[in-house]
Amino acid sequence: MYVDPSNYDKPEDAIVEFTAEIDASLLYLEMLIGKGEFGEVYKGSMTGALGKKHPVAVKTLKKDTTPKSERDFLLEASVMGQFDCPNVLKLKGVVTKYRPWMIVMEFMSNGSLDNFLKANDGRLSHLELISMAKGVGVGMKYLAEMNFVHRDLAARNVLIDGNLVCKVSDFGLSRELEEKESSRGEYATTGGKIPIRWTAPEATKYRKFSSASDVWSFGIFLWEIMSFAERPYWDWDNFKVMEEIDNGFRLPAPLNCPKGVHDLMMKCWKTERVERPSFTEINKILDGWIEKPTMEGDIDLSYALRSWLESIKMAEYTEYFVAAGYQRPRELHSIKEGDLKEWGITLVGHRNKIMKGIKNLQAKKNG
Ligand code: 7X1
Repeated sequence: MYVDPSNYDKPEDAIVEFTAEIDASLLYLEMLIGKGEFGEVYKGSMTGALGKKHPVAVKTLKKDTTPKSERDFLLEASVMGQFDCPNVLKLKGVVTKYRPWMIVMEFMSNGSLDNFLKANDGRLSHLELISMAKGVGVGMKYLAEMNFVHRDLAARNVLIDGNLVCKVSDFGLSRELEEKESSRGEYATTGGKIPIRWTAPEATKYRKFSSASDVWSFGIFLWEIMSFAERPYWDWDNFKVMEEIDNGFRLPAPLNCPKGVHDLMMKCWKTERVERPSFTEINKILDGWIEKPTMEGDIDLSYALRSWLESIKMAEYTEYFVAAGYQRPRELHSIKEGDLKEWGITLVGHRNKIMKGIKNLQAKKNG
């Protein structure tokens, strides 16, 4: 079970209990990658026991800061130090014996998921998108089982590594509603800072935060993934969002989003929180799509392949590729003209067009 470190008389005691002090001489700060009101985030490296250097992210706290932000810094590290899950950002340790204080985390080379999605708009397959969502589902199930309510699940608070593994991060709001740093004005300030468009109605209205309200946020997060980080509810202001939700409006399926995935979002957005699925149930559904992608037409992983075939006016052959075990354009490089003939593509002109398309794909990939 997660222990709320703010219940400790002194945050220093929680730090000793939940984190490891790191010898600052093992750390090397290489590059500034983020800046906030109270400090900075660097890409760095940490020398391990065998002398090997490991990439790390290091958050520093400004020297001339307030006792309140010092306390928050220690509490954030004490929260993160309690988690041990492959889909929750991992704390390596802290530096609190010397100034500036530092929080040292595993390094996530692709940064925040919202920026990554925007930079890769249309370039990720449904399988990749659903696998990312599944990772976050696993992280959220772990947090719910630890009795920890996140309160701010959103693509901006998920980090992604070089293998496209997504990890839940940013435990600021869950701990202290008053101090959340604002990004793009997401946090309404009446009675605490709440990210209205990601938050369940019972939490925005009555502050009833729970794992079920985290499930609502997961639904919005899934919508962000499938829309490549479009802004939920577009340019509506927070009042309109709340009013429309109360009137029963729900976000429509993003462009090209399979119906089954939108159905899952809709389950997460049930007004009655007891009717929403648990993270265990959500993960089972996501797993079903990952393991048996073509089952019951729930989710069509060959979407990217069809789009590519459409682009070369050969969409009628999508099923030939799927039947031969191909689902994504990037898998096509080893195909020979003879294979196409064998699958039953009888027109030589069409075979040539497809082979030319595959060659162009390869050329694009090689830069
Ligand atoms: C701001 O970018 C990154 C932040 C990372 C991060 N942040 C983080 C902490 O670092 C130390 O203590 C922390 C506590 C909370 C959080 Cl959220 N943690 C881990 N890895 C991070 C990686 C970040 O960016 C990597 C580079 C992204 N890159 C992508 C391509 C375009 C340029 C930026």
